[in-house]
Amino acid sequence: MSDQENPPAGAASLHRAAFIAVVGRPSAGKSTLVNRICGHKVAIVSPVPQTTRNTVRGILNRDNCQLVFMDTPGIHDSEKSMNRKLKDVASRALSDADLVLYVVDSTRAPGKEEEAIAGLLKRFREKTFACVNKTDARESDPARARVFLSEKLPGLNAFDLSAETGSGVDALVSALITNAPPGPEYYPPEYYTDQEPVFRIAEVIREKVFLHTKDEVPHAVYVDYTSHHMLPDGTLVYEGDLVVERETQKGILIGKGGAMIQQLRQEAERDLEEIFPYPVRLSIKVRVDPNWKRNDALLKRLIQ
Ligand SMILES: Nc1nc2c(ncn2[C@@H]2O[C@H](COP(=O)(O)OP(=O)(O)OP(=O)(O)O)[C@@H](O)[C@H]2O)c(=O)[nH]1
Ligand SMILES: [Mg+2]
Repeated sequence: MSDQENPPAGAASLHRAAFIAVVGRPSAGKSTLVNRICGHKVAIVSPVPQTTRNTVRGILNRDNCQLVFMDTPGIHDSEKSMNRKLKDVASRALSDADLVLYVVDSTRAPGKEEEAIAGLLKRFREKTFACVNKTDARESDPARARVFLSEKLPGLNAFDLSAETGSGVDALVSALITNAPPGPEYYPPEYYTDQEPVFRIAEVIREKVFLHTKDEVPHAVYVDYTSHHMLPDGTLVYEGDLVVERETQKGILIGKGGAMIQQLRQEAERDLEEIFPYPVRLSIKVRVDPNWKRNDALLKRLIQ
């Protein structure tokens, strides 16, 4: 072998690592995509916009590469304190990231909200990849999304895909790996998320509320963790409150004869069985705090 054919020393084992911010409109499919790529349910998913309220990290480990996805709250323009904080979370992730995934919902016409996000991404264009998502859906119009992208962010690398079915996702992941900067891994290779168990439990409970209630109720809820302990048989007992803003919402969450809260609890416990190697038993009460969304210290703790 000549010198020219010899790879540079260490090239074969060059390790790459990237923090990747996943941004887009509410309900574009960001969390579904992160779950699909990581192969685990890292982030909760529902049809209700603004399901995600935190930066949720999902990790993909491959030989010589670690990609850390930062799933963020959907960017929604509104002056309400909570919405402003959700937008700040996404903006911070953009600044922190090595690469950016911009998820566009191909089933919806891009309007003012989409334009505002594209505008926000202009200064990150060099490190941004676009996903034209939901191509499996009957109403999908990928061409419309691509025209929008080429007008607003010309030259962007765009991938048609379905986070739901997985089609097109491998090509995106390959491009991300190729573009990840050289660097050591940030987390041990067996990690697929860095979330604390009590946070994940609260999120799964909140997902069930998002899936089974409507109108303003999902947005009126947060999960207030109280405590947890392990029983001698290895069951984890989690205690917490579902906090709502009004008595009527409390009535909805409890349901007739407690039917709703029981359904939420049972479904969450079933999901948690898949996530943890031990059974989780939930003890949840419903409580009213009409002012929780005006409590700045609480919002700071809940939305980060
Ligand atoms: N048909 C179809 N539906 C999808 C796809 N990806 C996501 N969805 C659905 O779109 C809805 C929103 O998905 P999420 O992953 O929660 O969206 P998100 O962007 O994280 O939303 P927020 O956290 O609210 O900003 C859910 O009902 C998903 O099942 C897809 O590729 N195809
Ligand atoms: Mg989400």
